[in-house]
Amino acid sequence: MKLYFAPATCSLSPHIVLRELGLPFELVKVDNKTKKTADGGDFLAINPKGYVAALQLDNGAVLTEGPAIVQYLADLKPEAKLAPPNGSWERIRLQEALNFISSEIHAGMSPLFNAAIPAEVKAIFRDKLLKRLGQIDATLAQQDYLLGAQFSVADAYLFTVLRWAVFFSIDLAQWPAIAGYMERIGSRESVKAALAAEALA
Ligand SMILES: N[C@@H](CCC(=O)N[C@@H](CS)C(=O)NCC(=O)O)C(=O)O
Repeated sequence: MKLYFAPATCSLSPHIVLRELGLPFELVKVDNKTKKTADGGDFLAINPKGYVAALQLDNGAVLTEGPAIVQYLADLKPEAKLAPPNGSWERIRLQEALNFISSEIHAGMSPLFNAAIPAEVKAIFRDKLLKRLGQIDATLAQQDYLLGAQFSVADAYLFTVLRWAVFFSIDLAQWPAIAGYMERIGSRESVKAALAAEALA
């Protein structure tokens, strides 16, 4: 498998999951500006949507969209329990969490990265984001991980997007449960290895 990634972006989430699972994979760096891969290839030929993450399987098929990629990966090794079994109520809860991260946090942060959006409009998105972070903090005050007592692919994704808060001068220390969570996830071997590999790439 090949994971097309750009350092510190949302592709970190499937990258962490690949390392949690101990699956063999190749990292291919993408320049998000030029849409060229590090080996000189045309990333748009891999993912016409032009964004990471993209996972290319050994049969050539390409899977995109972070929430789909991490579930596909988790199901390759169900014994690792990074996702509850398909068809279970707990799996629906995972999908609920992944959709929340995707639409409320990941997409909620996107306007804040956009230089063309005026500051007063950004403030509206920022307020909404702060509200969502408060809700996450309330959940994490009750349990160590997003789904409960066990680390799941949702935590790989949430950790990845929460790391961006620093770009908007949002200090996660104001939410003690989130701050503890970031330390907990950040100390996992898979996460340290993924961050180190992306920094070196
Ligand atoms: N809906 C996609 C969004 C992916 C996405 O936003 N990728 C960003 C990095 S976090 C990217 O590569 N942006 C470059 C671009 O859109 O040109 C997903 O959840 O996987």
